[in-house]
Amino acid sequence: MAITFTLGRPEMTKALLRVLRGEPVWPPPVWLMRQAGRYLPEYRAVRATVPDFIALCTTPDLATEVTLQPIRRYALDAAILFSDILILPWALGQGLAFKEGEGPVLPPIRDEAAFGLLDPSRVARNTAPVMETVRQIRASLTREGFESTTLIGFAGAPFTVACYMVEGSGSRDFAATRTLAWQNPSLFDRIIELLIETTTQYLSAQVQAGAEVLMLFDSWAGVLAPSRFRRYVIEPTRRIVVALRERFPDVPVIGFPRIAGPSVEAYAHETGVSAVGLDTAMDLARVVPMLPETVAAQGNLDPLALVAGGAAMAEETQAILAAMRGRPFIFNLGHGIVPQTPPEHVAALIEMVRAS
Ligand code: 1CP
Repeated sequence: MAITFTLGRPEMTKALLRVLRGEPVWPPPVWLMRQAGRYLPEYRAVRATVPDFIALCTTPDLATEVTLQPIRRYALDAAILFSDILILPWALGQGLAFKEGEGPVLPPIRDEAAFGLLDPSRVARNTAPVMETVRQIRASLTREGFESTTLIGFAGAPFTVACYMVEGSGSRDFAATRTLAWQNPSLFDRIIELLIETTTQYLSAQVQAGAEVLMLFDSWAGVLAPSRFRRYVIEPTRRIVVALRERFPDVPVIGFPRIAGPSVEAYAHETGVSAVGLDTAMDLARVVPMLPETVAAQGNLDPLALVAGGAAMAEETQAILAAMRGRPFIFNLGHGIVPQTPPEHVAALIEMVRAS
């Protein structure tokens, strides 16, 4: 049964915004992490026109185009700015390259000298193309008639961005980063502090350009010991949320502390986020009762069940919907969509959620 409310302001009719203000909208709004990307032939066609991934993120016409591609196919409830969490270290002046098939490569920051090369005064200028993209996406959503699609801006959360800055690449366990945090906490604190400030500035600029919701991706939050989780995940997130709320009291923040396990309870209670993203491994029946009633949940279909499609995907999707019915909930994956996903499985999934 659909629950409907009459609300005065037109933007409040957007399902995603209503859920983020605590309403149990049903059927729930739906979008997919990494919804723009390599599983779409139209994305691969645009990607082939630029020399590298950073050029795609910093060319507003192209970044706008790829942001809109999944919206045109599936009329999702949210469009997410096409960019990357590593655009911030790049904007700070740390070198960044995306090697084909290898992922990101950066010169690692493991001492004061390397840290000293970062320059926060460059962030506004270097990220100006991202803000232009945000403006263009908002204008295009209106022009193309996607009145109920909400625009999400985002950044990496400080700990996850620090992981790539210190490690210099992706990693299974970010051992060099975690070792530095134990051995040289004053340097690691300075890195986190710089990221709290610049992330707040970068997200504020996205709101001023037209982002309606913000998301903080903390993809590697789960590699930390509990005491470090509090210091490097909860506390930095809380400070960013407080600073944003002072400036933009109506802009909700979704936090995604991936693989955090039972620490998600403290995260949801203490950071001030409006919604918490739940990863694939989270048992909704156990986790959801731990969350404050005012905090919405987002998640958590296994991206590989979406690759499989058919009965496996349908059963899993129905189980998630049954567990979340009646609560403020945003249907999503438990992590990003993978390149081998058949686009027609995505269409079937969206249809199933909307029929619930
Ligand atoms: O075209 C290509 O080959 C580049 C692949 C790609 C894409 C499409 C990368 C490189 N980043 C992105 C876009 C992206 N990344 C978006 C916007 C698109 C959308 O959601 O529709 C977002 C929100 C991200 C966020 C991101 N980047 C995260 C957090 C979420 C997560 O998946 O955990 C992380 C950890 C990154 C780093 C990154 N960027 C790209 C890659 C391959 C990686 C992972 C590197 C690793 O293995 O650790």
